[in-house]
Amino acid sequence: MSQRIAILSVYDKTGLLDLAKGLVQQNVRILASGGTAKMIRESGFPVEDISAITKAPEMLSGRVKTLHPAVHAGILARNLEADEKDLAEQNISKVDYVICNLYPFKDTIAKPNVTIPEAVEEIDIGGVTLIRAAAKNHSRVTILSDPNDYPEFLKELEEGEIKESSRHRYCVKAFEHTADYDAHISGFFRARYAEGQQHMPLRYGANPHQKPACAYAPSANLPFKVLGGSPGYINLLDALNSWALVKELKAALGKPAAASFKHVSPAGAAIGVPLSAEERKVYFVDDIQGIETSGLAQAYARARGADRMSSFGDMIALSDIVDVPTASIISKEVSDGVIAPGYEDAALEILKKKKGGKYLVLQMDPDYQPDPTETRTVYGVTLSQHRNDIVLSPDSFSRTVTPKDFNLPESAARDLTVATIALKYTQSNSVCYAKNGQVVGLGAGQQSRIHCTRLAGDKADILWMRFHPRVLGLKWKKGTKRPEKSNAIDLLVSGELQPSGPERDAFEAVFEEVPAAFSQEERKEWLNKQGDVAVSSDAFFPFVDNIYRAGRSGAKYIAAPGGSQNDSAVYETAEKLGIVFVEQNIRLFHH
Ligand code: 93A
Repeated sequence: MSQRIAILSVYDKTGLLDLAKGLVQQNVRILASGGTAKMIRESGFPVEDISAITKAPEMLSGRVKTLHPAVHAGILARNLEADEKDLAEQNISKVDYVICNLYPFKDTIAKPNVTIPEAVEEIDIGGVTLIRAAAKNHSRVTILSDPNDYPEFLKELEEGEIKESSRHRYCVKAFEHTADYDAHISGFFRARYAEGQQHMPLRYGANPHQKPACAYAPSANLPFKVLGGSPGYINLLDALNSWALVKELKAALGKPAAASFKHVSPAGAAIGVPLSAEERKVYFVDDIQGIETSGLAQAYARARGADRMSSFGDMIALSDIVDVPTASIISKEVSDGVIAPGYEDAALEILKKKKGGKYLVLQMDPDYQPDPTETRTVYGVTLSQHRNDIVLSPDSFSRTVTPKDFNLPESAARDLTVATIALKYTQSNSVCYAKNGQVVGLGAGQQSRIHCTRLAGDKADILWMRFHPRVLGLKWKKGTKRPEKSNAIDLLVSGELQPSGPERDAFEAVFEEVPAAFSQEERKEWLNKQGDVAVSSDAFFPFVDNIYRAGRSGAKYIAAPGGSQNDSAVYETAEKLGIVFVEQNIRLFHH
């Protein structure tokens, strides 16, 4: 057997001498690049320069050290007759072991004020080629890219040959090493050369101390443009989720759609359905000109108006080009930003005036299709999944359980579609109540399903209470701001109003005429008038308590996946309460 050959070329010289010693003891011929060879030679071990086989000197101040057919053919050759013949013709010997780690590109670019030429010089070409060639040919060649692996390698070498399982492990490590290396290089240049297109620095992450932060699209331009303001990390989480929601709502129901997001869940979502005079009052849009003819404005009025407390400071998504009536509603509300496929000039003008010119305005590419694979890292571990690209439409609600084969009215199928698409973009667990083409109550992010059902039901109740004649007739003190009105109404209708004390005093101070608190009976009587509510759940109902609770907030239609041991009890309870139960068999957890 001819003498085995190792090529050594390491930037990090940790463990190098022990490795050289072990290789020499096993009679392996060592070939090494400049600095690596020097260190080995100075320690007295036999070593040859790479030029011994390339017959070419290192060139271009080290930019070309190991890049040569004598090196790479020696690494890449298989145990095939044709390969052996090629090698023999060129007088090239097979290489058995490659030990290489790369220039410290990552450390260099982490230094403050690093220049592009400094970074460029740290881009390792020859080393990456050595590693990839050896890793490609791992069925014959061993690639060591991590000094921590030297001791085990030497042990196996002493015992005979490097095990196949070890070569596999080293191969994975090698490709991870070069992939990570290249990711840092492309990331560096993306930030320098593609800012605004593929890369966007963010002020900070989820919290101000989480710096740096950025958004980037590795293989294409970002699908949105910033027309005003500068997005934060949570803004983008909200914007991208809410955009997907309104795009799907519009596709499913053929009407303009809007969503009002906070903390990566919808506070409201709706399609454009004309508003009654009462709805316009309750949603604070009775002074909006042109709302009668703008489906988009109607959709946003409903999305923003349903839960005014949760929508305070929202991120808005709109399915259509933003018109003046829609922008006029936004201009009056406290909001963080908006994403839409486009803006009429006059509408953009209105929005750009918001927040002293800092209002976030994003323009989304309506044709953008996300990659089907979603990846994220949590605590250093990468999680990957197929995107939840299931398509929901009114047809998803055709299978009724109680009564069997019941024909849902169009409005019920519409409302179940709204509720269910909203759930698809709501942090789980989640339950959503909908009516008139809009979310009326949404319970998000609760670990227990009944808590979702209660939370959503309580929100639906609060919204319904806001239609009580006493609330419609409230007489405000002049100058009372919209958020103050929302807070006072919420206190009044939620049953949280205290009989006396400073909070009560502050409550009373905003009214021209102080309204009476609601008695238990009054609340009950009014809430009993709710009806035709559609309820959807992102997973099965484990217990019948959910059905009773939904029923108390006017549920007439409930859709949920099956799969619980209690399914039949759930269906029976629905039947008993006169609720139509629809089996919608797609679980929709979202995190
Ligand atoms: O500039 S390079 O990309 N050109 C090369 O041909 C080359 N071959 C190996 N850098 C190259 N290397 C790298 O040199 C190795 O990846 C290793 O990090 C480093 C070892 O250099 P030295 O042996 O001179 O200390």
